[in-house]
Amino acid sequence: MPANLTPDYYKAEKWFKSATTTEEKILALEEMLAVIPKHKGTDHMRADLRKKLSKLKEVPVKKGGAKHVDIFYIPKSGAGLVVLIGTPNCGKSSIVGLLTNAKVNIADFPYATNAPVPGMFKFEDIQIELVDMPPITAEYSAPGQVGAYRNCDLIAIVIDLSSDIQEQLDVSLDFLDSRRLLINETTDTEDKQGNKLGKKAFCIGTKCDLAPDDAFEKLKLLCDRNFEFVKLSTKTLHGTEALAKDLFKLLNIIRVYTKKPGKKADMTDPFTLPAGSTIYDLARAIHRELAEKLKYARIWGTGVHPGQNVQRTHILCDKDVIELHFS
Ligand SMILES: Nc1nc2c(ncn2[C@@H]2O[C@H](COP(=O)(O)OP(=O)(O)OP(=O)(O)O)[C@@H](O)[C@H]2O)c(=O)[nH]1
Ligand SMILES: [Mg+2]
Repeated sequence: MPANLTPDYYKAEKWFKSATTTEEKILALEEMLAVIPKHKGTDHMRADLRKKLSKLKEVPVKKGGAKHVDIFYIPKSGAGLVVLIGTPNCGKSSIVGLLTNAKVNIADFPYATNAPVPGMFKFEDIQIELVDMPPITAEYSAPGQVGAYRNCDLIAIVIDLSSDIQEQLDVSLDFLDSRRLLINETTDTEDKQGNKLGKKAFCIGTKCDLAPDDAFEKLKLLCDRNFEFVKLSTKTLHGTEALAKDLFKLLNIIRVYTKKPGKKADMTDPFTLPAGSTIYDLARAIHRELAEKLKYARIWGTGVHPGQNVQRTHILCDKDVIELHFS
């Protein structure tokens, strides 16, 4: 009986073949099992997949021995980690080069970048980490590249507005969709700890100085996702400010400043917390044990009287100043 495999199955199989870590292979195999047509013709294949899956789940964590360095493991630093994705020559390195001091390789030929290059972007009083990446194509991505996206806070899809927009969208979205990298509140995949695996993404339409006037509108029409779009040129600097503001907005973080009673607040080095965080979350971010001793706080900022007393459940706003009081 023929197996009659579907495009979704082939996508998941491609993901499995490109996966380099055990965790990623497990996810891809689970996806293959979820989408494989269930009938007599696939009985053997399904048994085979389940066998592979249980073997992988048994693999012990290796200790000692030769160390494998994963260049796509990017440790988080700063207030948020944003990783770029795009096809060859679309302008990724130029964006990271413009916004950070990272030593990126910008070239007028494709495949100039072959390893991730992180840089720190200063936005007002915080630092946001931006990572330049090797390009992807319909056929190829670097082994392990998916790991950088798996570990980030936000994915920036870079589209060269002066080139074939549809083709670039297809390549990047296909890469992200087939690995379940984009957030989808209803069907999102979860890891062992129950964390959602999908990431928020947005789209940068770059090289607008070279592109036809309607290219940016075309990008918004062609892309059927609920993304934010930024129109950019790293040559004329059009859109740089909008991009900076979007990066901060999409990371969905707030800055809060602390002060000691009777002293002025330190307005140079804020704590950054996920939007929706409370006074208690702030106390925990400062010191886990101290948080339990928190009695109340005084607050200066949005929606409160200056110096108002608030409880630990009070939800913080961006730029609030907080004085914590302990028992
Ligand atoms: N006119 C113009 N040229 C740009 C712009 N952004 C990038 N370029 C040029 O486009 C070429 C490719 O830019 P890169 O930033 O190296 O592209 P990339 O996406 O990093 O390329 P790969 O590393 O191959 O993936 C370079 O010649 C850049 O100078 C832009 O906004 N306007
Ligand atoms: Mg590059």
